[in-house]
Amino acid sequence: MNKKRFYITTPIYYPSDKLHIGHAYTTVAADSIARFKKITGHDVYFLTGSDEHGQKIERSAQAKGQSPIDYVDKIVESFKHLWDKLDVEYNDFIRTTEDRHKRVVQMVIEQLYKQGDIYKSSYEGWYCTPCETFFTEYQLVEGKCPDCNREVELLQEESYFFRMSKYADRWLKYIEDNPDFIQPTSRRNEMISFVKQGLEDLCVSRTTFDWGIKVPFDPKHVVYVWVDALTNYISALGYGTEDDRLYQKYWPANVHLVGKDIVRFHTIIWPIMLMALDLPLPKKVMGHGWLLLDSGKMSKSKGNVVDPLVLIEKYGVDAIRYYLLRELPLGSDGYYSEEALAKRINVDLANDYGNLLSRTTQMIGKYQQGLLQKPQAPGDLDAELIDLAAQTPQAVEDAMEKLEISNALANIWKLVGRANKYLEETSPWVLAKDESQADRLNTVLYNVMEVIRFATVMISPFMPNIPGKVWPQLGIEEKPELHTWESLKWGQLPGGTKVHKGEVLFPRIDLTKI
Ligand code: ME8
Repeated sequence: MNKKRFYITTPIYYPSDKLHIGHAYTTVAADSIARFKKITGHDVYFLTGSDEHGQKIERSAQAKGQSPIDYVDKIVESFKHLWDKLDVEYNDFIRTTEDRHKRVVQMVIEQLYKQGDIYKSSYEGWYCTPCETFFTEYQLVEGKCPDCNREVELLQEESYFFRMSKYADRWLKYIEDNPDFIQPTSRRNEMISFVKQGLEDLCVSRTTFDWGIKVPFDPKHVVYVWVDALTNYISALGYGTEDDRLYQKYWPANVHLVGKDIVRFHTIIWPIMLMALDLPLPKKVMGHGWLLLDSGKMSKSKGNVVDPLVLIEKYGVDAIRYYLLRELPLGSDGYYSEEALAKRINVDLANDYGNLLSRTTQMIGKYQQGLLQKPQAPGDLDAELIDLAAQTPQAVEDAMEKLEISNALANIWKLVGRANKYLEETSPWVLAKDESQADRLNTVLYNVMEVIRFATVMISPFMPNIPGKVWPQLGIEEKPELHTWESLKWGQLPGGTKVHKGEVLFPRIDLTKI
């Protein structure tokens, strides 16, 4: 079978510090989309990585008395550790310090230079001497250095520039012809007005620091960060090398998932680089919203960074993933709070889903000696539940097609909620007291178990550990054919499976202890 291909990427994060819950948000969202595409029959490639060059990293290493590579090596290990803990299943992790990446960046910059899209000029900017960094006028805070708040001076530096301006009209036309390229639409409009104000050429090299990829035709220059970083999306696929099978297979990417802070680089610089190289453009750049704290933006200096490892330890990885994906619609900003997290755990996970499973398995244990019975012909109440179950997989697919992860989860929970209501309406605990209602009891308990199977298959991309805990309770751990997306056709759960009430999936959190 020739599966549809799907290539998704996260930003490659700076190894300047430990990652926080904001980075976890992007990567967990990308992982869930990748897993969702896999379970719905796509051939998926999921890339993440680290963006290791630049002055800031060079300086952080110096401050610790380490070489830059020793310094980043350790932080990159901590990235990979975090992704393991978050059950992030990437296909590849690209580091910009790897030779396979450097070679491609040099090839790209060389080609752009040869075809006249890169030229030498001088860069003028506001220079902060203690920080050894140039800033644009726009980056300054009240005319001072945005990092250390000291005086800056206007200086010039010899640099290479990428002729972005030449491509502005082609870019605008592309954006008009491809209205879905930049998501959400609000970001698209921002980018269009930004380019319409006049696109300047981009400074792509620096001479004030060393920790970077050398410009091949002028090695006193290093490639400035964005050209280096963005190229990761094709260097990881072996673009331009002897073995470019992955590139041939997966490029162009289906989705670059990024935070709104870097939408501009991904939707203007990157497409123009690709146009200049005559390569296809990614299908979509999704700029998600910001995870905020009451105390403002998360930053180490403010000491308000939320460490995902601590949360995983406390609440478990599935609950954290669920909270991040459910609470924040992908395009919008949202506030992080531990209280909201605990509420999601108590209401959605413990009450709605966990309790549905535990009360139903308990009743099957009590009334039917733990053996699931086949249902009888459905009545009206049953039909309503069954119809909703039958529609939900498609509703989830539709939401995921639009990258509306929160909405996809809401659809699954609508079904879970309907099943809880169905239990109240049909009251199996009353039916169990009346022997003449035995068929009806079988039908009701079967229907709820089938809904649980549906919901559990559908949540697997978002909470990958839950199905493994639920299948034994339903007695179908040895039936992988009932764990697939294709199996979401009503009535697949066989009669006679041995059901048992298992461990509590999501223990309730005592809100007073937060
Ligand atoms: O920008 N809420 O790396 P970076 C949501 N190396 N997402 C957040 C967030 C928050 N509070 N804080 C960070 C870089 N993020 C470059 C990328 S790509 C070719 C190069 C996430 O380490 C969000 O995805 O600063 C944001 O875009 C990214 O982390 C920035 O990571």
